[in-house]
Amino acid sequence: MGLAQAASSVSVQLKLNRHKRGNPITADFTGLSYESAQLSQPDFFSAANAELVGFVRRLGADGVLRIGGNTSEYCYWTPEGAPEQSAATQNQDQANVLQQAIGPDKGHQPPPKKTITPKAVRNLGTFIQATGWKLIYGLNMGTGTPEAAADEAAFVMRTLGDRLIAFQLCNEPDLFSRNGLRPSTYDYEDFAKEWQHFYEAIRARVPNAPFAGPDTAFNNEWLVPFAKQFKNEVAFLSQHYYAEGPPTDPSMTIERLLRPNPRLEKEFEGMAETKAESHLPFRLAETNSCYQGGKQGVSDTLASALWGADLMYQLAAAGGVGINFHGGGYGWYTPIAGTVADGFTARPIYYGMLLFAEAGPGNLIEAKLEGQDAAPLLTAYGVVNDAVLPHDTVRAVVFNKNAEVNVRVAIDAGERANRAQALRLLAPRLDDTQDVTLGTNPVGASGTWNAEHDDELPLRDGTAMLDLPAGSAALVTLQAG
Ligand code: BDP
Repeated sequence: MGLAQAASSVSVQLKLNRHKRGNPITADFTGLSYESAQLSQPDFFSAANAELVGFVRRLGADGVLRIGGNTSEYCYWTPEGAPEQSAATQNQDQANVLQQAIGPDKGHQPPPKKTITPKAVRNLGTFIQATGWKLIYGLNMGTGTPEAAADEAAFVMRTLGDRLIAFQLCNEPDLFSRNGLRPSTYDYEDFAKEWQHFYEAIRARVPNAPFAGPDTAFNNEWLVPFAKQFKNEVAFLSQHYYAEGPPTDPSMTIERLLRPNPRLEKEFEGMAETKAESHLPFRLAETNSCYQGGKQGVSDTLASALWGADLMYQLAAAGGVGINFHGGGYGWYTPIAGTVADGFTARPIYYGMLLFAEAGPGNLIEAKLEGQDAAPLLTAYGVVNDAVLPHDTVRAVVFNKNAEVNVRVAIDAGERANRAQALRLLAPRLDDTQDVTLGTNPVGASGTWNAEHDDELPLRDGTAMLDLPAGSAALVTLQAG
């Protein structure tokens, strides 16, 4: 496959211009997404799960946790004092051992039914408090009732307060006609009626409940009309994006993952249309490399880290306000793997998110690559942050997604740099699953990580020279003056 050794080397120029500002990168841009079924284990999202709190906090002092996914349509709110649970859900509760990992739903069949209790929501509140993050909470419109959704929403709202930034009423309604939740004739109009009905029931009960939607899988023909129809009802718009799938298809590879993707172009087109229509923010509320739970050898490799972090910047550059990488359990694409009983570890894609966290929020600036014809999969972004960084400091984030081309990047920050340091994201091979490091260090227990080894880059006439091996990325901090 040639993922290990690079055959050639090319020189390119990167010109940053801090006077040409692009979109902001807000502090809560980063995010994670989990299945609602995870709430059937109340000890998972809890401040008492200090290990997971640590991993999440390391990704940002601010961020957004989104709970939803396919299983949100099979989770049932069970308030205290509710009528006797059915035998099926009782069994589920007995089997609710902490060892049981709840990964991303693979979508092959309807997932098992789960219950969500007040304890789970209270614990979730403590988790959100401990991480400092915010919450998007998915309700069950697929097989639930407006009354139950209103009851659940009231409790969530009371418990989470303004940490709750949105309820989502359902997950990927544009697939309801295919996954058995609705008849094959189910269309946008049908969905809009249901959405409105649930929305009204919840608002009648919780007048200040915030909403987002439509949380569609990919269909701009639903996203855009939704933006038009419900722009006054939602705080932001959301859609999902999976770069490839299904995993059984042999053409779903690392090479394909790292190439420009027409599906993403379409997503961005939809996002632009909704913005023109509604002026509302857009969040990629669920994403990852390969649907149906991910693909071994692709979703769990260094390549997924390069893909994920690059996607974060592409999205910010295109005008998105945030992203949520889906995961959980030991799913192939999960950023954080593990269970309460067995502990947690960082997977490769986590390192991509960590690189993004280290680059920090702020503002994108113009970043022009020149002479990259022989290294087509090289991307670069510039970031400034006047509030946090010294005024003469500029950051460049450069991804060499070419599998076989080493690149020497001459980074011109617009003014002479007199110091440049690189923090590198790499592994021995693009398909490596175990030895990914950032700044030569792995992420340890509870997300502990230190960049001890910032690499000093040579300067030539105030230009920083970054040698970026094939299949790696770097965050470069340049200081002038
Ligand atoms: C999304 C679903 C999520 C799945 C994921 C997948 O919302 O629940 O886990 O696909 O297929 O469409 O990996």
